[in-house]
Amino acid sequence: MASEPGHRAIEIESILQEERRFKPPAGFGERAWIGDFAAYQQLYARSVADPEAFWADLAQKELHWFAPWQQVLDWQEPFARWFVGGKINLSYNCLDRHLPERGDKTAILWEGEPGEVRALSYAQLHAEVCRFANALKSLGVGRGDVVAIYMPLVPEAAIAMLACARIGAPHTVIFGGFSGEAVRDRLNDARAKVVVTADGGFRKGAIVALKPRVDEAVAQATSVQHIVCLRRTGQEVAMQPGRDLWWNELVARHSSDCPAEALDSEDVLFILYTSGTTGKPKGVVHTTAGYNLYSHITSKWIFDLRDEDVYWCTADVGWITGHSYVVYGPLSNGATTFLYEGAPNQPDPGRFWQMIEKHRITIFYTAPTAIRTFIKWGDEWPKRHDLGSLRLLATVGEPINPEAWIWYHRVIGGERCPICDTWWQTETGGIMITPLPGATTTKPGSATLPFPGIVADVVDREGNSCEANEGGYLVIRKPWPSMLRTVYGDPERYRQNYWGQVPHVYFAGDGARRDADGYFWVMGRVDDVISVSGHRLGTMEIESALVSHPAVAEAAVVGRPDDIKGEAIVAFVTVEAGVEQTAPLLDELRAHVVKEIGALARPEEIRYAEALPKTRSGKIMRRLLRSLAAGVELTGDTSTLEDRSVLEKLRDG
Ligand code: 6R9
Repeated sequence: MASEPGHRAIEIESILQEERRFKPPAGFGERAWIGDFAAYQQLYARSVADPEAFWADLAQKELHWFAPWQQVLDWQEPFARWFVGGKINLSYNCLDRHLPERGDKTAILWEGEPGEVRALSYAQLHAEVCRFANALKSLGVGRGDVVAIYMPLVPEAAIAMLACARIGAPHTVIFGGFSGEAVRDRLNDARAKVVVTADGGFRKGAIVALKPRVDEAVAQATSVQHIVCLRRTGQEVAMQPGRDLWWNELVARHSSDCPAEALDSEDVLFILYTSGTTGKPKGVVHTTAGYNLYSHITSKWIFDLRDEDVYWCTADVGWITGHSYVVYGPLSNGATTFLYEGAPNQPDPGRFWQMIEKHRITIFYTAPTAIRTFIKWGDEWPKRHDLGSLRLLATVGEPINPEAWIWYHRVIGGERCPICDTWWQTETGGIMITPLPGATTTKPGSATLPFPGIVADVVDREGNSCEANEGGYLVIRKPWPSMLRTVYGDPERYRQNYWGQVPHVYFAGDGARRDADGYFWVMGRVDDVISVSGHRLGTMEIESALVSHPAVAEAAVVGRPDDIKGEAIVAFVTVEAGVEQTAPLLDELRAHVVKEIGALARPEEIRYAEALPKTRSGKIMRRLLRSLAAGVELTGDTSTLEDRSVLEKLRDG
């Protein structure tokens, strides 16, 4: 909107209003860690009144320390050090301290795609981690040496991560679906010394080879001295004598006695390359103590973890969600974390629901992209199974369209489970904006309110807070324990990208608005904002309007340069199973958007797509669609794309 004198220009306009409300289920709060809204408000008020005291108090109560810190926070904007001088070990906090009371409790419950099940108790996991830590040491890996992990989702992936954490070797987990080139770039950027991999993994009923891709990558990554290879599928692999070692032979030579090292609070724990929806992947650096505390306390309060829970987060460990909420957060709490190796539709689209029934899963955390896929597959799949064990649902990764939220609530949650829509990023290390399940009234499509200790806001370019319901930039005003410390090898990029956009605040790169209750509504990436006749529109609201039409399964909107309007809206849609892709339906969809949110958001063009281009973690890559819509060559990094054939089909279609 053009700015009037005395008025600030509106950064991003909001056009969608969602009025539905859901209170925490009756009785949930009575036994929850945070029992009601007043408790949240009190906690929040205390946390922001004196953040350092708040975090220090939790760090003391919730974690084991080898030696206390001297300073809670050393803040030299934009560089933070938390719990300065403290000595701690994340692997100790995830394992050793649980042994007296939970030694026999299942830590990791795993199911392979072919159907085999393994359960590792805390005592067994501890022994395996120690053995592998000793094995790494025998290969010359010590404090500060980077270990790359490129594995299928098997318990050994978590074992390798915990072993690295135990000896202070930063890990960089590379998603097992990435190409040899993507692996090479990450190995080189991180200067990895050892790569831990497997012969292959099972995915969609087939065997995916991993070791050959590592060989290809290592041929051009001179820092790598050894490759440790786990036998998972039994396929033939080439092993280079001296350089390559079999996991099982290697660990057999080592003892299960490996005391956790007293690491520095700020020792690098891991480097993780971002999902890269918008450009070249960045090596996000996380350190030990602050990350341990934040992933621990968010897991406890948001998922309301109890000893009897069987918790399942469907993320791969190659994604930040897999780090914080498959491995470290749940294990630090002594929980049982469930891992599944394969695809959700193997052997049929009921696989997830069948496993929830079989393992009596109580907490389920997945992504909107998965939920939209389940909707497309049809209600009959979940309906065949008893999902009565579930007591809490959560989502992460993208804004969840209100219609998908309602489906999740009704069909999966049986209208009895609270839903936590959790907003956060690789860079934030843990969940930042989220309901607390016993306390927060939810609104479908809103991640609701900031976690205690998190000062989130929506601002304009200068950093002034926006009015209620006015769209702007989502920022964090105060440092928090699990914030990224830098971009690996590029502190200037860190400063510029995150602290150089709006003065003195962390810039998340997302557009958002806050409603009159202070609830946050994430409107999509700022880079994806579409500018139509001077109105700046986020992608989420138009997409949600499209998805609310019964024929539409998924939608992505982008801007195409337009002489008159600046940009015109182009939408790509996939339809529900059984819906015919006709021209009249396209007219109907355009009319539907106008009815839902107004003429301004009317798509100039809607195209049918068989599938949308997504990252491996399920985020729609609008950057690629933008090039397609404009009819220009695709540029920039596409290594994070899940399925290349999707693009080709869109181009030819
Ligand atoms: C954890 C993770 C971060 C970006 C983030 C935002 C989007 C994640 C969201 C969400 C709306 C949510 N995002 N959760 N948007 N509502 N609940 O996904 O990390 O892969 O780094 O992506 O994902 O755009 O900025 P990462």
